[in-house]
Amino acid sequence: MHLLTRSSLVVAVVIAATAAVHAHGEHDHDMQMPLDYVKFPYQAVYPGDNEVTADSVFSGIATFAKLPWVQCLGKDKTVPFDIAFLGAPFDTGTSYRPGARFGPAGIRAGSRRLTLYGGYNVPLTVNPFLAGLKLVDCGDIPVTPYDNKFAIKQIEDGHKELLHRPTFSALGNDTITGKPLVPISADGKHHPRIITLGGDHTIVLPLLRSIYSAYGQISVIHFDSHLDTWKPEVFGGAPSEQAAINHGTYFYWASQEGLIKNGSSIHGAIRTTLSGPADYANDDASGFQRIEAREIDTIGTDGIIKKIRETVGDKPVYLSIDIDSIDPAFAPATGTPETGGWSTRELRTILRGLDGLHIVSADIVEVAPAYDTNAELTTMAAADVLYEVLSVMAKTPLGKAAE
Ligand SMILES: [Mn+2]
Repeated sequence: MHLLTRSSLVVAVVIAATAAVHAHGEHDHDMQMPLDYVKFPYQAVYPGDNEVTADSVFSGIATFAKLPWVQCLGKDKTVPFDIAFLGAPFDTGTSYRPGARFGPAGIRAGSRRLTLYGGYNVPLTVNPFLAGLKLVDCGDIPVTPYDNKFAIKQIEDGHKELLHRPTFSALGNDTITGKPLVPISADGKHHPRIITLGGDHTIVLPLLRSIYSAYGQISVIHFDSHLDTWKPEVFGGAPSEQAAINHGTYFYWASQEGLIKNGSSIHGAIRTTLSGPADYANDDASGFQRIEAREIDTIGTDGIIKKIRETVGDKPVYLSIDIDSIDPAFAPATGTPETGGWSTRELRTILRGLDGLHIVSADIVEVAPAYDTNAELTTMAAADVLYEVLSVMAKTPLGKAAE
């Protein structure tokens, strides 16, 4: 035991010395790897390799689930991956409480315990971290807080650049026929998946523009207490062209631009007050079905899952989760809280019910950590919700059997 400890220390000293020489020799701060104590796949490094407690969950620098940090939009432009977590720290489209620009950092902090025991998902019978996919944290898209129009373009460009990067893993073969799977995208290519950490909900407009570039019109599953399809004159009053694009209107614009598949998209957890019944007529025209939050009392999580699956079918689908779909008792740290929502458990159950759907990418938005409890309830809920999404993604490749 003593010998082992001593040799580990010697190795560590040598590594540290080597790193120091490199840093001085190259004068290139971009070459530094601050998180190189994290390996892929998740693996404890030192000391006490292969013990789950070796790389303490409360130590180190936060990435989502302690995944390796890859500077996907910086020096690591050629590094392939299968699923990337990507921050979009934008919150200048909010109507009530600001602060979602700190969402990506908060969610990463809330996620640090996800792999403490290895990360195996019992109900879904999968460990998404050990499913053969390369998972990375790409850090944040650089987003200006001074100019919404420019920021929205930055988010679209950053997301699009990653979405069109080659994947690390091949799509694989159909388990029944043994033939290679065919990509489900509109451009015929196999794309990696991106899970975006918001940011306020406005970011979904540029994200859907990016998704369109690979998948064309897309079905959307949207969990939220609000519709977010409001016309700019109804939500915000549209005093300027830029004010017309905000976290209550982005789906209206996405629909106007033809980014959303009409009829196979659906909201869940809706419970907002309205300007009047016309808001629902406008929502219908934007292409969405609706599940009210209160329906959980009558049809339960099974009934809600059934409605979603019947609406989406086997089409490629984009998943957008507003943390305010969860009741503020469980997730208080959000921009526009609404009581009467689902519990964290209920939303997680519903997300697991999407097992088998082709979720091409996803986001979680409106996490504003400044309003959280000291127990980090909201950022933990956000991270755990994404763990279910990640597990569903890991089980279902974005391919279909050849005809
Ligand atoms: Mn929303």
